[in-house]
Amino acid sequence: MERTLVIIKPDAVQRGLVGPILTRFERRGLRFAALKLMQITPELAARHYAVHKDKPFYPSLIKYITSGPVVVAVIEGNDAIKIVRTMMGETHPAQAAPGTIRADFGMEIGRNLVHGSDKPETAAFEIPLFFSDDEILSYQRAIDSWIYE
Ligand code: DAT
Ligand code: MG
Repeated sequence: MERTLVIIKPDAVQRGLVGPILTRFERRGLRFAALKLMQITPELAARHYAVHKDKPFYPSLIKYITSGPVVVAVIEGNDAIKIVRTMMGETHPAQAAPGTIRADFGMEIGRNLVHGSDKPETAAFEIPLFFSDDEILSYQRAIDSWIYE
């Protein structure tokens, strides 16, 4: 069972897309291990996006992710990191495949609705930025045996 950090970004919250986006992950068979509404501070944004700090788009990225409330989640499942990234689509919505979140709801790279950890080491770094251990729950659902053989 693998865990990944998902952020429903400020544009998605403002556009009323929290439910539709979370529903996609739920319907797929993924399980929420943690979930909350929060506002990302500039300090937290800088830690989360530290790998991008020298990129030209960094200032606008920080402005965007701190511009309003976000919904953050720890989502788990077998191969959850890759499955969530595939469901999100390419970084630029114009390059994202139809049926992905970014293609179905987005137009621009600077308003691409959702974040998902890109590899296990990234997930291990990102999850503790947003959640303490006691906020992340381990449990089974009755349907899990109908999702995994
Ligand atoms: P992803 O969010 O698909 O993991 P990333 O980690 O390369 O993409 O970049 C983080 C965010 O930064 C991305 O969601 C949107 C923004 N971004 C990336 N490349 C950009 C670019 N060339 N111009 C503007 N914003 C960009
Ligand atoms: Mg990334």
